[in-house]
Amino acid sequence: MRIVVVHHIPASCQRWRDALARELPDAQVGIFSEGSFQDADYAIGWAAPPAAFFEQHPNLKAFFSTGAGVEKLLGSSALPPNIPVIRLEDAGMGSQMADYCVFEVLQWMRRRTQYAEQQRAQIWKQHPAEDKADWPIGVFGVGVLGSQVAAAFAALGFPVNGYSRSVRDDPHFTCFADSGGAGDFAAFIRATRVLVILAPLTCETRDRFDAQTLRLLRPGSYVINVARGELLVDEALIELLDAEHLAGAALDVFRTEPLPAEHAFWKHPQVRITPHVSAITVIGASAAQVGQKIRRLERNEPVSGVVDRARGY
Ligand code: NDP
Ligand code: OXD
Repeated sequence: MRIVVVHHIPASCQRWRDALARELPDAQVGIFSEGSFQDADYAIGWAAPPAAFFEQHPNLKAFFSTGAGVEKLLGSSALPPNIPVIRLEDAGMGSQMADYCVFEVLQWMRRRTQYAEQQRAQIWKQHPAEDKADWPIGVFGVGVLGSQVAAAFAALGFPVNGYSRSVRDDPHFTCFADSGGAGDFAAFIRATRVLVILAPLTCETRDRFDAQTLRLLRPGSYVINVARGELLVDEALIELLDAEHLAGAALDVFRTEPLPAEHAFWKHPQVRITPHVSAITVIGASAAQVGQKIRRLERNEPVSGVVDRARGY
C-alpha cells in the first residue's frame, strides 16, 4: 500500500510521513514535493493540492485531511469528484478547544484585565462577584469539538446553549436549531452572552455573524471565533465593540492568515488574538486515527468522518 503526504509545510510533511510509517509499517509512505513517488492509494494533506498532484496519483482510494475543517480542500477545482474526503475527528483537538474557550471566558468574568490595570496603578479595589447564571454560553456548531466546549462550560456551572443544523440530544446544553429544538437562530443569539463560533465554513455559514446578528446579542456580550474568519464580518464586530454594545472578542482565526499588519484587530483594546492555535493538530494521535481508518478501508469496513461534499463539512 502506498500513502502520499501533501502539505504546504515541509516539516509537517516529514512528521506526518514518520508518524504514518510507524502506524502502518507495511505501507510505503512518500512526500509529494520529493517528486518521484507516484500512484498512491491514499493521500493525506491540508488545503488544496495542485492539479499535478492528482495527475500523479490517479487511483486514490481516499484523501485524508490533516485538519477538521476541509473548506480549502473542497474548494479545489482539481479535487476529483469521486474521491472520499475524510476529516480528522477530535484526535486531541477537542480538549484544547475547550481549554481555550474556558480560559478566555474566565478571564473576562474574573476581570483579569481590569485587575491587571489596577495592579499597575497600585489600586486596591474589589469588584462584586459575578454570577455564572448571567453568563450564558452559546456554542454555534455543537459537533465533535463544539460539544466538548459545551461540556467543559457546563461542568463549571455555566448555562450552555448550542446551535446546530440538526437537533442534538446532549445533557450538557440546550439545543437550538431552525427546525425543532428549543428555538431558532435568533432565539439562540438573544439567549447568549458569550458566543462561541465553532461551525465549519460553508456557503450557509459564511458571513453569518454580521452586524444584524451581532446586534441581537445582549449588551455587554463577548464573541469567541475559533472556527474560520469568514464566519464573522470583521467590520461589524469592530463597529459593535466601538459602540460598546459588545464588551470583547477573542479571535483565533481570520479571513487572511497571518493577519495583515494593518488590520484593526491587532491593536483593538477589546480584542484578543491568537495565531490559529486554539486546537493544534496532534500528529501522533491524528496519524493513529488515520492509520486505523486506512486499515478499516482496506478490509472494506465503513469509517466515520467522511465529508458530505454537498453539505460542505
Ligand atoms: P463537526 O462537523 O463535528 O461539527 C460541526 C457542527 O457545526 C455541527 O454541529 C453542525 O451541525 C454545525 N453546523 C454546520 N453547518 C451549520 C449551519 N449552517 N448552521 C448551524 N450549524 C451548523 O466539526 P468539528 O467540531 O470537528 O469542527 C468544527 C470546525 O472547527 C472545523 O470545521 C474547523 O473550521 C474549525 N477548527 C478550528 C481549529 C482551530 O485551531 N481554530 C481547529 C480545528 C477545527 P449538525 O450537528 O447538525 O451537523
Ligand atoms: C482544523 C484547523 O480545521 O486546524 O483542523 O483549523
